[in-house]
Amino acid sequence: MRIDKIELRHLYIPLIESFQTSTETKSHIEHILVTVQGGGILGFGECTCNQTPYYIYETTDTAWYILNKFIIPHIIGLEINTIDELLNHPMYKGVRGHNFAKAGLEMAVWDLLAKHKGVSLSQALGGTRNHIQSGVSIGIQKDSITLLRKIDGFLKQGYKRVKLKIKPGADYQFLKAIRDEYPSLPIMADANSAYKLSDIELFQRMDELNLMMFEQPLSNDDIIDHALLQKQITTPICLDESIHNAEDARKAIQLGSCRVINIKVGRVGGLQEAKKIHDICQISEIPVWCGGMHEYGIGRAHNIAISSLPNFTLPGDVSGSNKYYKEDIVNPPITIDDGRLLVPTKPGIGVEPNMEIIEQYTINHMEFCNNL
Ligand code: OSB
Ligand code: MG
Repeated sequence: MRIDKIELRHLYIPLIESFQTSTETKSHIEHILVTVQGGGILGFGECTCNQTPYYIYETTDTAWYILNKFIIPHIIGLEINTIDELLNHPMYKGVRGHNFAKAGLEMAVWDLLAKHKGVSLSQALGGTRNHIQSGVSIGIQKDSITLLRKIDGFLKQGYKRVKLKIKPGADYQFLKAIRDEYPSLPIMADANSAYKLSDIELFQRMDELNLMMFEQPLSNDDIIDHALLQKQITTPICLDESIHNAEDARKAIQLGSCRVINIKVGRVGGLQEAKKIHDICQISEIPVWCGGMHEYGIGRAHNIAISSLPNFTLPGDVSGSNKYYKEDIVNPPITIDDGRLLVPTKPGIGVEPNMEIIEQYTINHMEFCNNL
């Protein structure tokens, strides 16, 4: 199928409430919606990096630049019938890093190819589940009372697993407050690289709280100190920022740097690489779960599809649309039912973009057409 048209839209959508991590506070999300047209069909993807370089070096603007200048001009007009034809194209493969930029385009091509074949994206990826387990990620709160009230609200909506963002000075006491209130709730803590190996005593103290895992406690580029920390604590370590591809996963597992991996489609450069990491982890008996970047409905539909693979055995950070936005950009909005999200069975991602809403939130727009 020939790629006839590629469209980029830079969107700006306010979050229902601002979200604080150890590195920043966000009150809106700017992602790029990627539309790829071929054979009269539209495929949709989302560049899910943030507008700021505080989680990872990429930003919305760098993704826009890389796609515009170095990738799309070489892909437009191309004949693509399998995802490998995109991935092996020298001008795609040759771009080092910029995983979130590439993933946005790659997701759109997966959606297009699945729709062309008439299969759901989950089916195209080898998914085996018809629903996935959904958790919530909660930002740093001003006090425990506010935090417990928030958690109570999410549990009433049906979520069965809670992840709390932590940073030095806002860690043990908040986690202890949750554990005291909910003795058997699955709880995890995400530090976004806020700690050092010298904080080991704090982690040993937090071991007592019986948490599911600590996510990315140490440096964003580290797998060595994480291995040293893991040897001295009982709570499993989960890596997020440190894992960019399947080779990183293999090395981290080999070193004992983690017992769980958070797979984010954008961070690892797309669905194909996400699948590879999934497979390596499965063979190594390392469970995985799908991380989130406050995606709009398009990105979350891709997350749901990848989460339907068999080794996604832990609840992920993919929540219902109403956790994030007043109105989502897709129809139907993604809704939670008894802590679970349904895996769509319609061809492709299984949700439709709502162009009227998308138009309202678009702050930059670009189209590339095949002139041949
Ligand atoms: O570290 O998992 C993270 C959001 C932006 C950047 C990094 C992270 C997050 C989240 C949000 O935790 C998860 C979600 O999308 O609900
Ligand atoms: Mg994380």
